[in-house]
Amino acid sequence: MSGADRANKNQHFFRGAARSGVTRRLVGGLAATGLLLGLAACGGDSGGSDDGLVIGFVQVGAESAWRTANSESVRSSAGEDDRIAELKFIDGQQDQAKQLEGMRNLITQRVDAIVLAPVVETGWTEVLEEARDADIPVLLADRSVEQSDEDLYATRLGSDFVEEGRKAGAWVTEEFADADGTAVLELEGTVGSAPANDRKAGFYEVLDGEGFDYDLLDSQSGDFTAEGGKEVMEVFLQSHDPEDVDVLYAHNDEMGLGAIQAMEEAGVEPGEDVRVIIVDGSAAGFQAGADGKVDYIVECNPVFGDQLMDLAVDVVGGEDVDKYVPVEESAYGPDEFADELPNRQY
Ligand code: GYE
Repeated sequence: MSGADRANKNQHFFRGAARSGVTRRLVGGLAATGLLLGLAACGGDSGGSDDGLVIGFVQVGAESAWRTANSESVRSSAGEDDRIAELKFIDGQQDQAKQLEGMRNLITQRVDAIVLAPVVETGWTEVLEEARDADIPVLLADRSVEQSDEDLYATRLGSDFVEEGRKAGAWVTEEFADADGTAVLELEGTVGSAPANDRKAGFYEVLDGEGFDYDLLDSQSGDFTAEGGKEVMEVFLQSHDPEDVDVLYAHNDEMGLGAIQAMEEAGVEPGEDVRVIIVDGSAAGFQAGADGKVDYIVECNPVFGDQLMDLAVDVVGGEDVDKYVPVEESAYGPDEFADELPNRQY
C-alpha cells in the first residue's frame, strides 16, 4: 500500500470515528433515559473525550505462557492509561467461531476500536467489512490475517514470524554445517495460524536457500500447547528411532517443553541426543535452556501493551500510522541462558 493510500485510509478511520462518536453520544443519551439500557457501550466516547476510549480486545486464548503474559500486558497497560476508559476483553479460547462472535458483540456495542489477535489467518473478511461499515477501526495485535484483507484493518502490531523462523534455520545451518543429511523433526503451531505458517516458511527458506543437506522426518501440529507437543512427540518417538533424529524445531516454548517431557519419559536426553530449538523465550523455556535441555531460543516478545494503547489512540484520532509495527526481539544461545533468565518477565 502506498503512503497516499495509507493516509486516505486513516482519514477514513478518522472520519468514521468522528461520525460514530456522534452516534455514540446519541445512543448514550437514549440509554440514560433507560430506552437502550444494556445495549450501549458505556463510557465509549471517541476522539479523546474526557471519558477516554472503549477498546475491545479479542484475544486468541490462554494456550501458552506467552499468551498469558500478552493478555496481562494489554490489560495492565489499558488499566493504567488515562486515555482508555475501558478494555472489553474477549477470550477466544483458540476458537475462531468464538472470536467472530466476540467481534460482532463489540460491533453491536459500538466500541471505539477493536483489537483482534486472529487465531488463524483466513475467514475474517466478512466481519472486518462489518466493522468497517460500522466505522469501527480494527487493529491487529500479534497474529496477522491473509494479505487480501489488508485494506480492512488499520495496522498490525506484532512480531515478524518469518524472521523468527529464519533465525531458527540459521542456527541449524551453522550448528550442523559439517553434517550430512541433518534429520529434523518439527512441531508446528496451530494449523492455519500466522506464526505456524511463517515460522515454517522462514525456517525452510534458510535451509533450502543455503542448499543445506537435511531430511525432514516429520512435521505435525501440537496446537501451541504443552499437551499437544508432548502427544505429538510421543508419536514421533514411536515412528522414528531417536538415534536417527538430530534436531527438534518447536514453534513455541510450550510444545518444546511438552516434547522434552516425552523424550525424558522415553529415556532420550533432550539437548544431547536430540538438539532442541524453541520460539518465545518464557522463563520456563530459559530454565530448560540453563538445564541443558534446550539449545536455541528465538525470542518472541508478548509485552507490547503500552505500544498497543498508543497505536489505538492514534488510529481512533486519525493519525497516520504504519501498516505494520514490529515488536523488538532477539535470539539466545547456551552461553546466554543463565544470564538472561532473571530478565524474563513471564
Ligand atoms: O509464540 C505462542 C502462542 O501468536 C506469537 O502464540 C504468538 C504465539 C506464541 O500460543 O506461544
